[in-house]
Amino acid sequence: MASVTSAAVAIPSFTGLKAACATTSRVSSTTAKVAASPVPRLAVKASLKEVGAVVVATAASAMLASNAMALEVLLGADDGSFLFIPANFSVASGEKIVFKNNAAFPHNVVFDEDKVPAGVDAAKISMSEEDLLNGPGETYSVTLTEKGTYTFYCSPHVGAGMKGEVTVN
Ligand SMILES: [Cu+2]
Repeated sequence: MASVTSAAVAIPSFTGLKAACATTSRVSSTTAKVAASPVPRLAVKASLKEVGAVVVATAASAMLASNAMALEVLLGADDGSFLFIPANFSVASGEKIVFKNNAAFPHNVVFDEDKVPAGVDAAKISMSEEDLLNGPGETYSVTLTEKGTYTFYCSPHVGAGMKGEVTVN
């Protein structure tokens, strides 16, 4: 406010403007409101546009990320259900899969040694049964290259049905 006033004072016609305002203070305050309102609105619009641009940029980088091959799988549903989200999905060979703690943790990711393509060592792509992701947002990443279907589960919650299946194409 102070800086605006001093800037206004620097304008020679300021005194005249002030006088004009003083004579019709009611009208001028209305005018001021009307005049002022488009500016903030434009500002809001501009900032929304910027936000939009940011969102677009984020989406673009997400797309870049997926182009760079990464798929995120949430561990635990928002409502606390013991689920992988998505539970059934496909990835390209070499695409990174990032399992991320979402809710109802601790979780882990263990591939079923009997339900992976022939020649794949399930232990190499799994967390250990005792290893757990305890904190929010913790991740476990794995990249599968052998084509075929893999079944995985969360060892603490497998009894509650926390299982998933990924097909590598
Ligand atoms: Cu779990």
